[in-house]
Amino acid sequence: MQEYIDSIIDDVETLVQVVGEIPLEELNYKPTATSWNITEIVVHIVDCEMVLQQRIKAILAEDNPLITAFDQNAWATELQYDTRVLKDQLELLVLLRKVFVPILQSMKVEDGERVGRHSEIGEVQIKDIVKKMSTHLHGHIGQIERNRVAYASQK
Ligand code: NI
Repeated sequence: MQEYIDSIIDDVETLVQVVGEIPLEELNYKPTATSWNITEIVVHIVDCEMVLQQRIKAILAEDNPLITAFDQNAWATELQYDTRVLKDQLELLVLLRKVFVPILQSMKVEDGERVGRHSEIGEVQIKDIVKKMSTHLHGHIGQIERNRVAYASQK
């Protein structure tokens, strides 16, 4: 768990570097009719960050709390992710991580074993959620890079 906590700020700075200079036309490009454009991917990352942080806080503070699943595609469509301002989303993500670091750093190793009840997958541990915060972001950075390759190849 500690290795993921140690890189939590560097990871988000990597994302800012990757998307910071992309022109609007490319941000809006969808490789296929059903795939997300880069703006939608970033808004999804930010919403997941808030959900995952809320889960960690609930499990740290409460005894075996209920953790509810959410429909990520419904959120992206119904909450109109493609209309959000990318710069604001990136600033929010940086600040979210900055204010969350002290909570992560104050955790003891045994806190990683604390559990909640996920509405779909059952028991989840804090250390799994911390790992997911990292792997999820890296997975979507890869998706953004694939979108960029697709955009460049169709020009
Ligand atoms: Ni995702």
